Amino acid sequence: MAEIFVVEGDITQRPVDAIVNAANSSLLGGGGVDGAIHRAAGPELLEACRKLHGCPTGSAKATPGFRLPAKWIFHAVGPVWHGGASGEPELLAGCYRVCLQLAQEFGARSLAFPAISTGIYGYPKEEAASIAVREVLAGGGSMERVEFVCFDRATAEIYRKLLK
Ligand code: AR6
Repeated sequence: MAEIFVVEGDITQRPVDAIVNAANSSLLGGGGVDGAIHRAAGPELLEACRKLHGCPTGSAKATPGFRLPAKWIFHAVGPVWHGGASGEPELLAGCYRVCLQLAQEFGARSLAFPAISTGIYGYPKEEAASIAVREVLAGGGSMERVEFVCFDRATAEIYRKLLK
């Protein structure tokens, strides 16, 4: 089973094999962590993303990491929160599952996740974190290291409580 870490800070700087992006279905960039990843990885990333022709909500697609320390970026498309009865939990779980599958496919042994959907997309932070933790505990068996990278202390505390 993977060692699981809660890290406070900027995911673009994590020295792991792969980082996960919280993208939108166009995969053509945006704000939040997506904007930060595109800025840090460089313009080659947008060119690579164009060739992917988008991605459905609840899934993810891979590109190289370009100028990032990470070798790969898995661009996951989380659901927009509409109150929770529109399939949001299953779609969010799908993001984590597909990223763990991509990690296996690409031979990534260390993987860093942001709190997908909990910013601009409005997913309640506690509920999103419990799905993230559940899916990594269930599907992270072949990983060496999984990080939950939190931009703020309050989010990190939520993960720490869940992992106790
Ligand atoms: N490192 C780690 N976490 C970060 C960083 C960073 N550099 N920057 C923000 N976060 P969000 P979403 C946290 O809004 O809700 C974009 O426009 C942030 O505090 O980035 O999935 C996309 O193109 C929050 O906890 O993603 C989509 O259109 C978490 O990352 C849309 O936003 C996710 O917040 C996706 O919205």
